[in-house]
Amino acid sequence: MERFVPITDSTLYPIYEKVQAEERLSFEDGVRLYESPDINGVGYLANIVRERQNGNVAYYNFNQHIDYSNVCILHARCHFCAFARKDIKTDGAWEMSVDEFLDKAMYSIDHGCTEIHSVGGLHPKLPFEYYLDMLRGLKKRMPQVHLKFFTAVEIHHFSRIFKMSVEDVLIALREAGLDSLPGGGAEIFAEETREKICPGKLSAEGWLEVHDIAHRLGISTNATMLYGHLETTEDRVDHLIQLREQQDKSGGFVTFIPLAFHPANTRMDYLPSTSGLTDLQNIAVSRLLLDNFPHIKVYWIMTGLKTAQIALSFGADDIDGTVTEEKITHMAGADTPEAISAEEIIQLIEEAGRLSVERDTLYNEIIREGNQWHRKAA
Ligand code: V47
Repeated sequence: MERFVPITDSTLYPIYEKVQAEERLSFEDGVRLYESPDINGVGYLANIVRERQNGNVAYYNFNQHIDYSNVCILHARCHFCAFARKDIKTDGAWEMSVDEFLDKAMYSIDHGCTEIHSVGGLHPKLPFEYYLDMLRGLKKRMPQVHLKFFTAVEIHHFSRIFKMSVEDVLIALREAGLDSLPGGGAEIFAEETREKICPGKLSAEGWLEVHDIAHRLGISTNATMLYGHLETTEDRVDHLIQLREQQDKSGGFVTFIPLAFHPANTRMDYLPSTSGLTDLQNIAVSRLLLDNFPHIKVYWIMTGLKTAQIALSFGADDIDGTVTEEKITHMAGADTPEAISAEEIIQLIEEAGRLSVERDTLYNEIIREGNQWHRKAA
């Protein structure tokens, strides 16, 4: 008996053939996928690739986000941002001391956290030693915890204000304990739209170059795309294809994370929030176009837990983690919790019919007993 193929939009058939043959999809295929009214058909295609690459497993991790400061020289330029403040005197601004930062991180680490994810605004005054001391302090206390710190935009900022090459910045940070870079700051690469939403911010080429240099130094990184603002379908496809080309060249991206724009308290608050269907579409199309990315993450903080659960059958194989303290999205009106327990994540994954696996940042499996953990031997 021939297997039933749940695709109602016949324009997707040629893409189905390519997916079956494991052929690379084109720019036009990307546009067609985004424009298809058949979200179930698009999700079905993405799920073929997702299960081919990651089987029935859905990953999560035990992590904490700590944003060390929200003072940012670009506070007036990133129109999508509700997080940044002009200076420390401005209402809602903060700047942690290294000790405050370490205390916060150590609390989570003592409770079994395997990753600290830390980013901040582009601070005009903090010295390079501040950033090195955060890393050194944590590495010294807990060498096995993975430190995923600083977006490409922060790395470029350090290179500018400390008058060092990007390569030297990365080498110094790595010596202090940096393990990988998060994927923030990519926003949307298309120049015209980038200029409208964040004029003057590090360009697409600049963002890609920092990741290129990191990969060549053997530092793994992640990638994001901010969607749901002024971008066109073509902008999204262009963004994904630029990431795919970079991955062909330097190969160090681990995970792609589509980020749903949250408009509250931003200068683009006239825009509506993204719908569940748009969120699923971005997960699915990214899984299909990014054939050289090992993982696609649904960031439940931005999509909500219910959409995240469904996304595990629309291309995502990772649901991020416990997070513990999220600021960037919640300051922009997110109504998700700021943290959830590992038990809740496991339940969510298993209810979706997937096998939950706790991972570290680089997708090594974690064996855990309460707060004690180790990486499973390969
Ligand atoms: O760089 C800012 C985006 C990013 C808003 O690497 C906003 O594993 C939505 O990059 N609405 C930070 N998004 C978050 C991020 C991230 C998150 C989870 C995992 C990883 C990873 C990376 O959030 C920023 C910016 O692109 N952002 N403001 C907003 N109003």
